[in-house]
Amino acid sequence: MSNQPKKEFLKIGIVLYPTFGGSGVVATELGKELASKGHEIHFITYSKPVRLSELRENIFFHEVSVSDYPLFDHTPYEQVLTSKLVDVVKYEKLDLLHVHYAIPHASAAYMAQQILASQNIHIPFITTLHGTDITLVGKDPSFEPVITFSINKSNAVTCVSESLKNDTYKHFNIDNEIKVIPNFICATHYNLPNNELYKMRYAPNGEFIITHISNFRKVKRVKDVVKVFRKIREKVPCRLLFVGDGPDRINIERACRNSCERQDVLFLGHLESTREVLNISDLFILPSETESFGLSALEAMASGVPVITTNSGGLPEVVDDGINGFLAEVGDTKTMAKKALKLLKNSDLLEQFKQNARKKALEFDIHKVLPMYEQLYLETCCILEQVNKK
Ligand code: GMT
Repeated sequence: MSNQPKKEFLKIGIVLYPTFGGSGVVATELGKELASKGHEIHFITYSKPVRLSELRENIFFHEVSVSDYPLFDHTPYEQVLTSKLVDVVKYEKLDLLHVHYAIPHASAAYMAQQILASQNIHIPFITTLHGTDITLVGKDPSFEPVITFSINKSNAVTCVSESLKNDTYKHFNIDNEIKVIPNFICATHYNLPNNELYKMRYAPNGEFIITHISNFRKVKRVKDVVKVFRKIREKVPCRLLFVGDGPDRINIERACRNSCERQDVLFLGHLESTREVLNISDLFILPSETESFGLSALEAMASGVPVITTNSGGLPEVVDDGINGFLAEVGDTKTMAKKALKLLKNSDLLEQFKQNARKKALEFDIHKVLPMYEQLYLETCCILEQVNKK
């Protein structure tokens, strides 16, 4: 028996992290868009994805419940996920699994595939690499053999930038082809009307609004955001909005509270939707050590916000230095502030950069990127069907 499709619309299982991280956002938005085109989407993860506010037509959510058993110090999530995949593929007659983030989703999908094959059910799985699964966590020797194996066993592999593709080939012994399918935004979603009232709430005296959105992990170098902001604030009136939460927030928030600029720095925490804040922002600062792509930078650009970021990882594939933002060396907060001031002190230039940012974001519009995934899905299902016929 085979679940292989003979039809235009596919039944796709999407495995993801349901949190605010970029990989979960991309996976959820991809699933929502595929569902609106008629595909049947089954999200499989341990809690409802944050960007999945309501269950629309063609969208299903399967919760992987991780219950504690006294014997385990650590609940074996990968096994529970594997069993759930087997169950959903069989019961829902899925055509394809698409797993986002290699650890542990790719190895769970491989295991599920093998279990199903032993029952004469053949299903391909596609792995999408997102960044830290390769550049940070994946390189750790405690994960490396499993990552290498499961990437090589995937029926297709994608990653979100050329930079991440090169990093993957460099750090792992990969003999599978890796296809670059960039992250995306829905451009119309970010086309909001001006909202002066909302802007007044954060910048009552017409200050510039500078924004940073992240998970406040070490790799984001959030301290650099504050350093850049201080330098800018010496020259022009501005306010800094922090969106998101994570391990480094507490110390940075404390430091800001004890400094003279405290009234100009606001911590908004996690927001389900960031476009309203981006819509009132003048600049976005993302001084990361590395980013495989930098989805938050793209979301800022889609809102017409120029980005000050680093010349690292996939960021130069998103931000064009001197056109829709500026790139500086990691840690070079002086240059970042200088470039930011160049924009904030010249309203014509700022306006030009804002327009350029929106224009650049259109290159990553969902309507351009979705067909790449659909094409890959069909090819992958077809290839597996041919292999099984032999
Ligand atoms: O940035 C994070 O720490 C979260 C992480 C994730 O896996 O959710 O983001 C990674 O994937 C995003 C979506 O593809 C990319 O836009 C981010 O650049 C990437 N983060 C890093 O490479 C540090």
